Amino acid sequence: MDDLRDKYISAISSASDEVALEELRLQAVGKKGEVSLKMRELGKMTPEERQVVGPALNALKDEINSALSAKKAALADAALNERLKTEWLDVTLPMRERRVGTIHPVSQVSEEVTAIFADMGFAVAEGPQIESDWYNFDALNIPGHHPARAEMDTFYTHRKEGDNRPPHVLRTHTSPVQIRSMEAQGAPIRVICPGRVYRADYDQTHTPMFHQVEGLAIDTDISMANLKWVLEEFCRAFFEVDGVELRFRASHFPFTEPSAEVDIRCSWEGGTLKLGEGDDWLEILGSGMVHPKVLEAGGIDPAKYQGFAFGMGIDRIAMLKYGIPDLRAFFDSDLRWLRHYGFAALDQPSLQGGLSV
Ligand code: 2NM
Repeated sequence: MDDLRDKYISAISSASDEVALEELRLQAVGKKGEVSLKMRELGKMTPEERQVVGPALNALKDEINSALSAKKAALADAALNERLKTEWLDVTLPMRERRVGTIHPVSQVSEEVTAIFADMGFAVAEGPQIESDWYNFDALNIPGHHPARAEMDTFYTHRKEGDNRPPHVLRTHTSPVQIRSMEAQGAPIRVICPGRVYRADYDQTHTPMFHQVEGLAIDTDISMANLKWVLEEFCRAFFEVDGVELRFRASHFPFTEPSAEVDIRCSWEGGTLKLGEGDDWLEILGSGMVHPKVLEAGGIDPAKYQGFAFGMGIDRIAMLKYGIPDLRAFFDSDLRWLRHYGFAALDQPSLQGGLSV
C-alpha cells in the first residue's frame, strides 16, 4: 500500500496537464484502477484483516483523490498565470488623446446660463417646440388681431381642408413653457426655460431657428428691484466682469407691464467689444413685470402674486462673450468652425471653477 501511495502521489505531483491527471485517476481510483482492485480483494480476507486493510484502503483512496484535485487546481492556477502574463493591461497609463468632438458654443452657453441661475435658486423647465396658439400667443396676452402675431413671423403647421381649428405653431419664444410651469406648479415659482425657438426671418443677424432662455420669478413680494439685482448678478457672472453696468430702458411687450429693455455698458475700441467700460450701450435682453392677464392664464391669482420675467437670445450672448462674428455659422456644422469655437467635452461650466475655463 505504501508503494501504491508513493507511486501515485509522485506521479500526480509531476503530471503536466489535465489529460495526464485524468489518466492517473483512472489508473488509481477508477472502476478498474489499482486501488479499486485491491478493495475487491477485501472479500477474500479474514474479518480481522479486513478491519485493518479496509480503512487503510479508503484512506489511500481519499488521499489520492485530494492529491488529484489539489493538482488540478494548481494546474488551473498556473494556466491562468500564464495567460495573465500575455493578456495584461496597465490601467494607470494615461489615455491616448482622441478627438471626440467639441461642445457647441450654444450648448456651452446654455450650461453656463443654467449654472448661474441654478445658483440663484432657479429650476430648469422644458416644453414642446410645436405649440398650440393658445400657449404661444393668447396666454401671453397676444390676442388674434395683435400685431405681435404678425411681427413674430410665425411658422404655422398645416390643417386638413375644412378643419377650422387654429393651427399649431412652432413656438416663437420659450414663454409657453413658463405658462405650462405656472399651471403645473403654481406660485411661488422660480424657473428658467432654455430652448429652441422659430421665426420666419433670415439675414445676417437672424436665423429661422435660434435659442432663447427666459426666466420667471413669482411670489407675494417681487418687484422690479429683484429683477434688476438678478439680471446684474447674472451679467457679472456670465460676462465675467465685476464692473458690469446695466441700463433699463422703458419698452413694451404684451406679456409684461411695465416692460424694460436692458443694455450693458461697452466700448468698441479698435473694432473689439469690451464689456463693463466705455460710452456705448449694447442691448442684451428684454424684461418686465408679468402682466396680470398672463398670471391669470397660468392659473395664478394676480391679486395675491406678482412676478418678473425676462428673455434673451442664447446665440446672441454667445457671440458677445466668445467674439463670434457671424450668427449663421452657428448652424453650418462646419467642423473647422466647431474646432475653433467649440469647447472641451469634459469641462463643465461651474461658478467656482470660473465658467469658461
Ligand atoms: C421677454 C421679455 C419680457 C417673458 C414673459 C414671460 C411670461 F411667460 F412669464 F410671461 N416669459 N418671458 C418675457 C418678458 C420675455 O423676452 C424678450
